[in-house]
Parts: sequence; structure tokens; C-alpha cells
Amino acid sequence: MASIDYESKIPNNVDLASDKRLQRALEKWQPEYLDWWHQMGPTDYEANDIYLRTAISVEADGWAHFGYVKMPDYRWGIFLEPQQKGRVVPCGDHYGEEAWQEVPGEFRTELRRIIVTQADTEPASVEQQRLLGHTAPSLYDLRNLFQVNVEEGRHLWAMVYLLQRYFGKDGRREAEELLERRSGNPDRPRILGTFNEPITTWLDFFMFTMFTDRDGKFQLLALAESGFDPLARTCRFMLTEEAHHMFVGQTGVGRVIKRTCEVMQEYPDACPSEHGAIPLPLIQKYINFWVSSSTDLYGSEISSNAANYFAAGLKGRAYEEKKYTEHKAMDGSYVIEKLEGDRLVKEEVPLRNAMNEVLRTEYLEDNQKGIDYWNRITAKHNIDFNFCLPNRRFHRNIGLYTGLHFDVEGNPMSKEDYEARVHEWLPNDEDRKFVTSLMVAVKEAGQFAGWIAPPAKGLNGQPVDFEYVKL
Ligand code: BYC
Ligand code: FE
Ligand code: FE
Repeated sequence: MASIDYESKIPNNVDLASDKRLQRALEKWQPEYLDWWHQMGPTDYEANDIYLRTAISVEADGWAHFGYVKMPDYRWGIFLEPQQKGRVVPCGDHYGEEAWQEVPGEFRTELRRIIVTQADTEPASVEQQRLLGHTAPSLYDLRNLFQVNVEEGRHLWAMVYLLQRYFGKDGRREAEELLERRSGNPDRPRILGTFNEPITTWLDFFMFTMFTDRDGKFQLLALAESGFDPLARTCRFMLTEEAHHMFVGQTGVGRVIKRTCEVMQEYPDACPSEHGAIPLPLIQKYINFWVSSSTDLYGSEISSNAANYFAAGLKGRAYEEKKYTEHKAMDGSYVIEKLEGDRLVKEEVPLRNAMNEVLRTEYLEDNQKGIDYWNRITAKHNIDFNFCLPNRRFHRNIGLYTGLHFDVEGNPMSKEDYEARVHEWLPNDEDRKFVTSLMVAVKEAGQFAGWIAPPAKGLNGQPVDFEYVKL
């Protein structure tokens, strides 16, 4: 079962051939998906050969097969981790019962909603990134962009399979609507805030893959602990692909920092911007923007939705099985800081209601590791500059801190003070104009734009100057 059927129209390891009804539904959706891709994907590169990895089996040695592919010919398909015998519902009120292979009727609405929300982010990100190819700093980076794009497309397939297989007519309607909403469209926007933000420069792209794809990692880790077994298995396989997306962000920003450090060493008395590099404080502002926006993706600090999902066993904590010993979370509590007047006060809330905050905390800790990696780059160049994460209260638009004002360290402040200082913390028009001015396409193999250092090594054992995209 672990190998993938590449003969059929839709590659899969779910034995699609024996479910004719589902096969018909998916085969009807496939051309609509391709229409969407031809309209909203990286359409100007459809004819180019790209050195991409494709999954040919879900085993450790089979899911990363490399070769030249034209993107519209990418074999998008449906791959689930093999089923584990005897798996149980890992959390909530039904903890320990046999995991569900079909949707429990009582949780149908909630489960559909979770899957649709997850699904919606995948095509959204492709839409957000569709024009970046034109300003790629190298062929290596261009190929990474396209790898991320085709895999986000596959993640949409993964969710659409669940909708069409398990949710009947409603699921089919949702699958259509996933191709109708558009990132940033005021009339039919994508569901979650960050997925409507424009990604206009490669600095934004690297920040997005670092911080927003990392939300993907943690949401998938939580859904990998779902009692609905097909969802858990799908998410486990998606996580293997996700690691590369975050690698692109982590090393991408790291290379920008490295380049700036080199310019600072060469011209110690000048601003790096005079020599075509991005000043470190400006990189910090982009961090502040994308971290705060992505921090919103966990929802409200105190959430009855989150409590219900956990209680029902639809969504666990990250590493629920491995990391925790008590899986019902009935009696625990969690401390949340609330603003009362101009003071922060601690409040204990029932653990189940704080599940969004629990996941957000894990996410922020993981982000910190990335920040530490970047700080090692500045330290190695003997440059006295420390990147940091903005406090979780800074610049929030969802949850308890919405409409309130905090500095990047999380101290409450007045609206007036905040507005007078926000330009120190978030990129302003001038900053964005400067970063945009650096974005010029570099199309020769092995050459890199002046604002970014080459990577330490190429991909899949290939040299850095390999022709990753045939233009
Ligand atoms: N923007 O109790 P609340 C990825 C809504 S990323 C706009 O606070 P809940 C990827 C919420 O929907 C991973 N609206 O929230 C990365 C609710 O709406 P309704 C994506 C928001 O429900 C890069 C209301 O506020 N996966 O894979 O506990 C590239 C109040 O609800 C936002 C998932 O998110 C927001 N930021 O939790 C490609 C997993 N936040 O009911 C891909 C599935 C909240 O009032 N989603 N709202 O209309 C979930 O588990 C939950 O829905 C959420 C929110 C964690 C998003
Ligand atoms: Fe994804
Ligand atoms: Fe991703």
C-alpha cells in the first residue's frame, strides 16, 4: 500500500480505483483545479523545466524523487501515511477509543470546518506568491519557490480528498469554493488573515516560509493527533513536505543576513543599503510583521471552539501522544495575561479553552530557535546585532490583544505613543520601496542577486551552479 499508483489519472495510495464514485468526483474536480492553477499559479513559467521533487511512495526513501518537470505536469496526488493498526483517539473525551475511520455524525460540522480552513490556506499561498518568479535572486531560489508552490497545491489535493471522500455533497461544494475564493480579494477573501497579505518581495517570501509555513507545521502537528484517522494520516505525510518550506525560509533569511554582514565588514562606515544590502534593523522589522501576523493564525487565547475540538478528539496538542501523559486535559489550567486598565494581570483559564494559546506557545518557542540561528550568523561576522522575536502581544488583530497597543517587548502603551513609534517596528512605505528596488531577476546558473549570499550547498547533492530551472 505504501507505493503510489502513478498509472492512474490521479496518483494515490488510497486505492482510488475501487471507489468509482469518489474517483468520478475527483476526476471532475481535477480540470477545475488545473484551470485555477493556469489562472492563479506561477503561470509565466508553465513551459519551463524545473528540477522538482515528486513523491513516488510514502516510505522514507520514496517520497523525494528528483527530476525535471513542467509545473502543470506535476503529479499532484493523494498520499496518506500507512494506517497504524489499533490506533486510538489520542485526546479528549473519547481518549482511548478506537480511532474513527469515518466521520462521527455529531462532529461533522466542526470537522468539515477545520479541514476547509486548513485547505483554504494552501491555494491562498500559491496565489500570494504567483508573481515572485519574475524577481527571483537566482535559479536555485526560483526552483525552491516552485517546489513550495506545487507542494502547497498537493496539500490542497490532500484536503479535497478528505472533503470529497467523507463529506458527500457538502464536501464537494466546499471543494469548489476552495477554487473560488482569492487571496486579498475584498469580496471573496481567503479565510485567515495572513493569507490575504500581499507577498511582493523575496524578503516577504522568506519570512512567510519561515513563520507562516511554521504555523502550518504546528497546525498539522495538532491535526496529526486527530481521532479522525484519515485526517491524522494525511497531515503526517504533509509534514514531511513542510520541512523543506521552512528550510527555504530559515536559510533564505539567513543568507540575506549573511550578505548584509559581509557588506558591513567591507564598508564599516557606510549604511549597507548604500551597497545594495538590506540593513539588519530593516530585516528585524520584517520579522516583526510576519511573526505578529502569523501569531494571529492560532485564534483567540481563550476559545470555546478550541475547547470543543479538543474535547471531541478532532484536534490534539502538538506531539500529544509523545509529549503528554494526561490526554483529557479536563482539570488543568493555563495562565494567560490580560490587560486591565493599563496593567497586565494573570488569569487562569481551563486548559481546554487555552488550547490555541498552548499551540501558539510551542510555535513561538520553535521560532526562537530560528532567531538564534540567525544570531549565530551575525556573531560569526563579529557584528553586534541581535535579532529577537516580537512579544506575542505586539501588533495583534485576533484575540485578547486586538485593538490594544503594545511595544515589541509587550509593554502596554497608549495609542498615541504607539502610532508615534510604530515606524521603528514595522516596515513603512519607504522601507518596502527600498526592498522592492533590490528585487531584480538573476537568471544565470550560479549567479546571485547582490542582496543575498549563495547557499552553503545545492539541492539533492547538485552543485550551487546547477541549472535548477531551464529558462
Ligand atoms: N484570521 O476561537 P477562535 C498552513 C476566526 S497554515 C481570520 O478565535 P478558533 C500553510 C475563526 O475562524 C495552517 N480569522 O478561533 C502555511 C473564528 O471564525 P468564526 C492552517 C480568524 O476557531 C503556509 C473566529 O475567528 N491550518 O497550512 O479556535 C502556506 C473566532 O474563533 C483567525 C489551520 O488553521 C485569523 N488569523 O481557531 C500554506 C488549521 N483566527 O467561527 C499553508 C485549522 C481565528 O467566528 N484551523 N479566526 O467565523 C483551526 O484549527 C482553527 O480554525 C484556527 C482558529 C486555529 C484557525
Ligand atoms: Fe501546506
Ligand atoms: Fe508549506
